[in-house]
Amino acid sequence: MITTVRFTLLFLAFSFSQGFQNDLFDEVDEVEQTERVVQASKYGSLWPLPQKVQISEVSFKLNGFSFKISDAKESTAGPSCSLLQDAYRRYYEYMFGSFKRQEVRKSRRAGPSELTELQVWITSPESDCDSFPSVASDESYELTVGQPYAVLKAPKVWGALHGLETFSQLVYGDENGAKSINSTTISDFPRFAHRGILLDSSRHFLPIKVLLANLETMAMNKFNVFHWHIVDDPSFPYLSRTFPQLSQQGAYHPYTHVYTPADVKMVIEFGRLRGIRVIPEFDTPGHTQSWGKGQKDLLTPCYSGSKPSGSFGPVNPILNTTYDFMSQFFKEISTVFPDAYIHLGGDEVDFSCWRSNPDIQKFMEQQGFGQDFTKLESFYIQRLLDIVATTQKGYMIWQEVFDNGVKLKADTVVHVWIGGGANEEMAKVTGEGYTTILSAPWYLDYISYAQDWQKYYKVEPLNFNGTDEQKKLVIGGEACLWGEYVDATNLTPRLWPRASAVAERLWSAKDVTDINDAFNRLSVHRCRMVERGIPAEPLFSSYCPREYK
Ligand code: CP6
Repeated sequence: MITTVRFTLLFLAFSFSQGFQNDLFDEVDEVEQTERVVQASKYGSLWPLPQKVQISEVSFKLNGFSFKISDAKESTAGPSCSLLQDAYRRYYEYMFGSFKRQEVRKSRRAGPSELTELQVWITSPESDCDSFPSVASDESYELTVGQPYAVLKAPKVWGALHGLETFSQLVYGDENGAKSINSTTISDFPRFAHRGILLDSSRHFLPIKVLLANLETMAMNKFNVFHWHIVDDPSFPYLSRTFPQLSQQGAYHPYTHVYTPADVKMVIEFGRLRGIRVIPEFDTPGHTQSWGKGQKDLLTPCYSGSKPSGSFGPVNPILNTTYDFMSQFFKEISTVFPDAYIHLGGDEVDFSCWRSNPDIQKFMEQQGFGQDFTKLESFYIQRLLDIVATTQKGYMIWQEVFDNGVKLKADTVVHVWIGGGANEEMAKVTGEGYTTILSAPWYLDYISYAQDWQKYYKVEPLNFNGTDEQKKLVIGGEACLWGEYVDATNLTPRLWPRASAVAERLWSAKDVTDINDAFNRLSVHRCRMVERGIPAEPLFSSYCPREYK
């Protein structure tokens, strides 16, 4: 039974205070406060919903003593592929707990309706086992659950990882813990190639443990990009080998609140093993207060009248030393982070300090910029982009850089984040032939007394005026969790399962929009995350069979 109760007074006023996001919710009149009971979906608890699913009534028993995940004989990735072997172990434990099957009752015979094996078959000559995932990675897979064994077929390991997650989501247990799975056929691939989560480790330091738990949860939701907004105004936790004083002076604490090269390596490898790219963001010329602590003369001195005020503004764009520094710094970054892309920021540059500085004013005059500081900003960004291009990396930038008319490489990804007019911005960016990703409707640091997952869910990224060619340039989106009010104590429940709504929007077919079915599946998916040790918050009044301990 479903009863809908609309709280039209105070609570809606809260959820509408996020007016900046509204243009992407044209069809959403309000966020429902729906009182419902979780019901069974015909798709069980699959999340995000695969492209094609057929689940039959026929069921098989699964037994942790006899069940195994193995490499198909024909597979191009075998026992030497530790990415897959690690994944088998992980998913076995998710399904059966952590006891070791080899140690107990090896020869127990399988009953007639028991499923004892999942064979994983990588079909492409290059399995990608030892590669890093990219925007072009094939993530598709096909899963058949039936006798004599289940088969998971994927061209690359990336699809196999997603297929293992899907297989584990098909397994269900009764009150006694006995596990079953139904005969099922699934054919699956993502709607969008770039499905990201932005975490901000500058406003608050996020311990490695928290970052890894997030990557783990991302994999459960088929996200594939960790956008690491690693430094910003408040602190600089990235330990640079070339410029160690940046974190020595700029981190909240020089030893405990830093990411060492070993930490960074660990995050990248943990992500790779789950098919997740790690894209670091080093945001300049704004949002750089913490850089100034360890790097003399990098930031612009602000003036009060004719004298320096003692405070500093954005990166100083008129000094050659600035560009020497950036060349060395990004040379390091390009070797530390293996992904083909680096996010270079470029958002929210405050011009007041530049305006106050007489040297900057003089430079503006020489260059013929008049009083147009966006020209100065573009002058800086243009030189930075040219520097980064020499490291063979592609770059992502926030939308202001595009808005200011900076000349961009053809493969630049423009990141749309400003709420008002995001649809028009998507139309403009793609109209000029650039690829783009969407974040404007997905600022998950904003919270409200409502089921706000629903409004993230109802977003349609291609809901702008444009040709089919333009729509193809939308490669995906990112859910952002800015860090002002988030640290290790509250990150996970604030992000999950609300980010799961974004995950389904970016993975599943466009017509997967049934909010009731989503509620039913997501409720169980959330309990599954809880069972796997992730403190994901509830959607609404409910309980889980196995509560968080
Ligand atoms: N930090 C950085 C932020 C934000 C941005 N960049 C931000 C701006 C507005 C809102 C939320 C976050 N905190 N570096 C903008 C991309 Cl509403």
